[in-house]
Amino acid sequence: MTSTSSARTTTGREPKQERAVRTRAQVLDTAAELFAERGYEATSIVDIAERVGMTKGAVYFHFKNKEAMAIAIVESNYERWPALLKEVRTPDLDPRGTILALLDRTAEAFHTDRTIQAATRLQSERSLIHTPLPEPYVGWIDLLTGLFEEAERAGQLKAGIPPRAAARVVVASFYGMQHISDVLHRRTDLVDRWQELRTVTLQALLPQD
Ligand code: LUB
Repeated sequence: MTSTSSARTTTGREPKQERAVRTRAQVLDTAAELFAERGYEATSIVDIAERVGMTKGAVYFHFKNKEAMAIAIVESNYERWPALLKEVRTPDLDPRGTILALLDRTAEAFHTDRTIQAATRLQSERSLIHTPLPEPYVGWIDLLTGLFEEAERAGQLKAGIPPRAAARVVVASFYGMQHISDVLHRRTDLVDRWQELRTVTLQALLPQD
């Protein structure tokens, strides 16, 4: 629970534990902002403390080191997608519609959400980070394989394409699309580029008569 009013006691103060949870989230959000802007190497704990308006010691209370922050950001990125799938799924949506809705929302998130932008940058810098990060891409490939299997059962996947191949192609092209958009236009054109990719790739994988 992160809501504020109900978290307060009769003294009007937030219980200690909930305040700690909120502070930790603030630190992580600020770290994400800096990692996304400058990258891992160029961001220090002092930079993070200064931007969030806390002492270095207060930041260390929540995270042992910079590596721990990187892992937390990347993990929270991967936790988001199954949750988003649950959110977009509705009984009236067919597998094709579910895949499109999920990826539309994902493209928006890559455009606006700094935790995702930071996680993506951290993964691209993974060889410079002195701790193993969760393995990239595999979660997305599994998630989409399941959805393309549903599409196959519903007769919506183009004949002869294995669901896992379809999933790999979508992840590879989405990844490339967002990377190029970041490098060339700081992601300002990401949603437009997604629309192109959606039309070309998904029309081929999930043709509509
Ligand atoms: C996604 C990135 C950036 C795949 O799954 C991942 O690890 C990803 C970072 O490594 O894009 C795009 C669906």
